[in-house]
Amino acid sequence: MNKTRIVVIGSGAVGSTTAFTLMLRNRADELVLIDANHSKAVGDALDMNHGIPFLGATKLWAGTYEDCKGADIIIITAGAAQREGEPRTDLLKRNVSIMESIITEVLKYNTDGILLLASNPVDVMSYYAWRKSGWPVNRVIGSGTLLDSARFRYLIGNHLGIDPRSVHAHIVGEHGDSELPVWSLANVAGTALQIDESDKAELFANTRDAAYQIISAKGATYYAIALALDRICTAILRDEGAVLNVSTLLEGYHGISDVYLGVPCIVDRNGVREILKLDLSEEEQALLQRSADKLKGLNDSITI
Ligand code: 6V0
Repeated sequence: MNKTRIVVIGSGAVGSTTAFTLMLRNRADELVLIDANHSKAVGDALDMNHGIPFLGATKLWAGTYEDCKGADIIIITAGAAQREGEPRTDLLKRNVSIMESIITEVLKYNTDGILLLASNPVDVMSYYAWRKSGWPVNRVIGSGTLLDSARFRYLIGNHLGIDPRSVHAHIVGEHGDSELPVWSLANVAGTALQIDESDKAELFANTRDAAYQIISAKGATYYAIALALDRICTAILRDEGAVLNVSTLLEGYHGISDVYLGVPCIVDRNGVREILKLDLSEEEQALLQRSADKLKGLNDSITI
């Protein structure tokens, strides 16, 4: 039987927490950690492996790009992270050159896996990785607004005293400052949310600015993104057809084309199977267009 393998490139705060989450959940037979700072990956692998007696039989090691051979999913979390108060888009230049070297290395050993990106600005990085790799668009996925939507559902659930898993609400657009809440479709069991406008504004602001709050408090965010990445891996490996707000290439989505943005997508063994077109209000469409314009400007500023 073929073994499932997930490679995590970048064993920093996000990458190591993601690997640990995947290990706890027995998500793959083999997990590989790759980092430019190999010693960090070696240390993380040792530390996690010492937990194997308490868990399943995942094989985990600090590897090289050669280990991308045969990998089902290659998660990229490498690169510079936001500093306090810094927008994600300021990371662009530093992370494009890192991404270029990573994609070049991965392609030497793997041409049929799925690339799953978390490095920021994630929508621009994913578009770049798609163009640079030449892989079919369904197999190059950004974590998009999956984390933002989870934050949104958590905050709404808390506000209403309802389990966040029963709250259906989407954040779409950029994973970043121009993202937007789709209030027009947010619901609990099909019933409209009873939340007044000022509370709505506060709930969304706390969603959008969550990373700034966390980074200001402790320097980095990594637990919830690790669970979001695990969720995407699960949808892929179990061929679930789960609806997840990941970043993908839009073509004719409310008039928007040739840009990666976070929208609800059906995710299965082949990656993004289908994009779901939300019935957005006119105001939401205009905000999504604004988010797309911002990202297109950033895409145009980098050479592929
Ligand atoms: P970190 O803790 O600094 O880790 C980054 C790691 O990347 C370090 O271990 C580096 O050694 C490694 N690295 C740098 N260059 C390379 C390279 N060329 N090849 C291999 N490894 C390399 O950062 P952290 O883990 O906190 O964040 C990583 C990225 O994830 C940043 O871009 C964040 O902005 C982004 N995040 C994205 C989120 C999302 O929702 N998509 C959420 C949180 C963070």
